[in-house]
Amino acid sequence: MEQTFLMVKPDAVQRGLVGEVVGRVEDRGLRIVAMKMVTPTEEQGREHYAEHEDKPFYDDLVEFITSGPAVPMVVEGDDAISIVRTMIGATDPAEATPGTIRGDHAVDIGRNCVHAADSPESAEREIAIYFTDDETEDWERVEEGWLYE
Ligand code: IDP
Ligand code: MG
Repeated sequence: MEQTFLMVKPDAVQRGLVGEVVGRVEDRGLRIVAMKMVTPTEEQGREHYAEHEDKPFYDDLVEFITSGPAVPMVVEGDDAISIVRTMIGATDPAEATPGTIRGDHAVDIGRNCVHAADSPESAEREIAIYFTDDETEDWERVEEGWLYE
């Protein structure tokens, strides 16, 4: 089992695509372990995209991700990291295959609907930016709890 970090970015939230993204994750058989709606703070935005600090588009990226509500989630399943990366499609919508989230919904590289972690290290790092340990433990309680008693 592997956990990954997936976020519906502000453009897609504004366009009413939260259900579309959530539905695809559920249809694929992955488990949504934690999810919330939050406008990322400046600090979260800078941390989220820290690997792009030196890129010319870094400030725009942080400004955009902090511009309104986003929906970060923790998604779990076998090979979740690579499966979710495949599901979101290429970064540049011009190269995103139809059938992927970006290939079906995005036309602008800076407004490409979703973010997903690209490695186990980035998944762990990004989950910790938006979720406390406590917030990702709800399912553990269910499995040990009343449901199966
Ligand atoms: P990813 O989101 O597919 O992992 P990254 O290379 O990590 O792609 O870039 C992070 C985000 O930065 C992209 O999703 C995109 O919104 C934005 N971005 C990447 N390259 C460019 C660019 O050349 N111009 C403007 N924005 C870019
Ligand atoms: Mg990336």
